Formats: sequence, structure tokens, C-alpha cells
Amino acid sequence: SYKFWATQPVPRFGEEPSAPIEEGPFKIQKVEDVPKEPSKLVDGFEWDFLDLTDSKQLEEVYDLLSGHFVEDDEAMFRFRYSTAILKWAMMSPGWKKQWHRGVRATQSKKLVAFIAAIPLELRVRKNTLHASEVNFMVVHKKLRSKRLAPVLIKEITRLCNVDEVWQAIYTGGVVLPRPVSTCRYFHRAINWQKLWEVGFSPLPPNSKPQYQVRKYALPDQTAIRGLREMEAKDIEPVQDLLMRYLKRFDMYQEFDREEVEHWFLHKKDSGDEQAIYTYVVEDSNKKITDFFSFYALDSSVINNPKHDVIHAAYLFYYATEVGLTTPVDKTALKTRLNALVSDALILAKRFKFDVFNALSLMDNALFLEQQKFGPGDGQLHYYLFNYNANPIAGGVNKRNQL
Ligand code: YNC
Ligand code: MG
Repeated sequence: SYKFWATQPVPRFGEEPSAPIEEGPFKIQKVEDVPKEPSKLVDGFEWDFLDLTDSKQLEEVYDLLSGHFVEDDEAMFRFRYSTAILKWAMMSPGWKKQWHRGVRATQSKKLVAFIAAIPLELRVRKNTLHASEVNFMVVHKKLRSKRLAPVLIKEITRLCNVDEVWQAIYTGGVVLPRPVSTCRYFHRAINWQKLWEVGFSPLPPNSKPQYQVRKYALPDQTAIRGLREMEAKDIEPVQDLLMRYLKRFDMYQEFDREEVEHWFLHKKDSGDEQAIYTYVVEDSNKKITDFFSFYALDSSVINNPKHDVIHAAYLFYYATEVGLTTPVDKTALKTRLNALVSDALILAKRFKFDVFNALSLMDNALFLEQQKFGPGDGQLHYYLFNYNANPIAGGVNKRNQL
């Protein structure tokens, strides 16, 4: 019955409008009316800000998430964000310690709950929202079902509002009132044998392990001429290409130069393990005509004698000049995206990823089947906070990504 969500500025189930609405905020507030202090926690717990530049505090967030963050329905796998990817995901341009909110046990000071937000400019059709993206909400398993999640959500809302941010985007596997869009996860086996051994990939009836291994075999060398790792000199060309490509979709992030640098350029001298992999295609005139990117996100295998981690690559953003002709030449775009994603798979294999994941969004429908991705059980719902928007086409026709 969504007792908490019914009190929040989000659309309700059963109130879907029959005709398109004028998009805009549900409510407009003044910063003077935002509480200056957090709500009081129950006895024995206290609020804290987490400083992720401090490796000890970063490690605390890592430990809480590794033990208690998102699992699949059968509790076989749990996301294991590395400290490198946590920094990447939570310390993007404009990040602030005030938006990395934790709850500690007063006596032991143990971190037992956390929620984070980062700022972004979010385009939704004709409007740009000065918004936040909320992620990494987690409550220790021993403190579940005690209504702590609504307390975390109200606190991160207050902290955004204090900084005059009134809209947010968030995603989740759970159904809440009411998704603006819904995607499905697709998976492309790279190390089929291992995925089978951990119970991720089934052996289809009438098949044999060696047939499956052969089906997913990949060449060692990439095929696109001019493909190379992204470098600092590519930041502006990638930004230009990406923003022209994203304009075709109903919802997307407006990346400025610093954001492109942060989200796409791997810093080799950072000492961190690699979180983001970005490749560009440079033509004979030194023009960047295409790029693709994927990020590294492991999952713990919860109860398996042989394996304890799956190395997954997640397709991130991509763009190609081939998609930018008017009208779009769908056949040419399909051919090009298949070539790009095929090379992404080859690189992912080289870096020892076990599986390559993608969502049913952007132009992914044009390559998922041909590149041997299969649909997963998982859905990903996209939500907007305090913004009433018309639905964005779901399934493989969905036109956005975040
Ligand atoms: C969820 N994922 O419906 P009702 S995704 C939002 N997102 O409220 P309790 C959720 N709400 O139905 P628990 C939610 N999951 O009564 C549950 N809820 O209205 C709602 N899991 O609270 C739920 N991380 O404390 C119900 O539940 C109420 O102890 C129940 O805690 C929930 O990060 C949770 O999946 C998820 O750690 C913290 O189960 C816990 O179970 C847990 O009794 C494993 O809560 C990890 C996990 C979620 C990953 C994510 C995005 C979060 C978005 C939050 C909403 C942000 C709104 C925008 C705020 C900024 C606004 C501005 C400006
Ligand atoms: Mg709780």
C-alpha cells in the first residue's frame, strides 16, 4: 500500500492520465522552509557524513555495501562495488560530503546504513532539471523492516533541498509508485563455463557445455580500424559526439566537459584499479567518429564451492556519427553498433570479464540479439522525484540511459 511513498511527491498507481500532461514539478518549495537539522534517529543511532576522500571511511562504505547491498531474488549474487568504482560513482564533479549520509550505532560507531546523492543536469524532453541522482541506499541486514529506509530518503531529500535541488532520479529493481520507464537487463556470456558453474547461466535442454562454450567464443583481436583507448585529448570530441547522440532520446544527462572527463577517462596514474573503459574510433582525418564505454562491477557469488566473484562489465554510453544522419539510416546504424559492441566484447574478454551486461535502452535493441545477449530476470525501473513526466517508452524502444 506504499504508506511512505503515498506521502511523497511522486505519481500514484491508478492515477495514470489518459492524455499526455504538461510536465513539471509536483510541488514548489522555498529553501527557508527546509529543516536545518535532520530528524532524530531512534535511541542508539546517530547521523554522520562520510568523507570518501578518507580511505578508512571509504572502506567502511565498501564493507557495508559488500555485505548488505543489492542481491538477486534467489540470494545467489550480491553487487560488490570496488572502492575504485565507489569513488567513480559518488565523487563525480560537484559531489559533496553532505550528500554521503550515514547512520552509525552510537556506542560502537559502526556504520549500519547509508544513502548517497550526486548532482547532475537532467534533461527530460524540453526541460533541464538541476537534479540529483540517488543511489547506494543500504540498511544493515539486522536492521531491516524497521522503517529506516523512509528516514534515509527524507534525510537525503532534506540535504538536496538545503542546496536548492528539488528533483531527483533514482533506479531500482523494486516496483514503487510510479516508474517513468522500465528496462530489462540483458547478459552476454563471455566465460560461459564459469557462469554455468555459479548457477548464473543454465544449460539449455539438448545442449552440452562444450556447445555453449563454442557459441560464446570470441576472437582475440578487435576489428574496427582506428579503435583505441580514449585519451585526454578526446574529451571535447567525445562530449560533442555524445551530446549530439543523446539529443535523440527523451531523457538523458547533460554532460559538461568535467563530467565527460570524470565519467569516461580512466586515469592511469590514479593508483586505483580500473573502473571505466572507454574506446574511441579515430578516422584517417583524426576525427572521432564513434566511442563506446563499459564499467567494471563485480558480484559476490554467495554460496559456491568453486567461485566467489563474477567479474561483470556493464555497457555504459556510446555514440556514433552513423546514428546522426537525417533521417537516421537504421540499417547502417545497426551494422555500426554491432561492429562497436562486438569489439567491446572482445576487449571485455581480454580484460577477463566473465559477462557483459546491457539494458534495453538507447539503441541497444539493434545489437542485443545479434551479439548473443539473452534477457535476464531482472528489471530496472527508473523514477523521478517531484517531477511529473509522461512515461518514456520502455522495453527495447526506450530512449534514455543513466
Ligand atoms: C528502494 N529501493 O517501499 P512504503 S536502489 C525506494 N527505493 O515504503 P524499511 C524503497 N524505496 O512501501 P528495509 C526501496 N526499497 O511503505 C524499499 N523501499 O511506502 C521502501 N536492501 O522501509 C518501501 N538498496 O526501512 C517501503 O525497509 C519502505 O529495511 C520500507 O530498507 C530498504 O539505492 C532497503 O536494495 C532497500 O538495504 C534500504 O532493504 C534495504 O528493507 C536494503 O522498513 C539491499 O521503503 C540494498 C538495496 C536499494 C538500491 C537505491 C536508490 C534509492 C532511491 C531512494 C529514493 C530517493 C528519492 C529521491 C530523494 C532526493 C529528493 C530530492 C531532491
Ligand atoms: Mg529498516
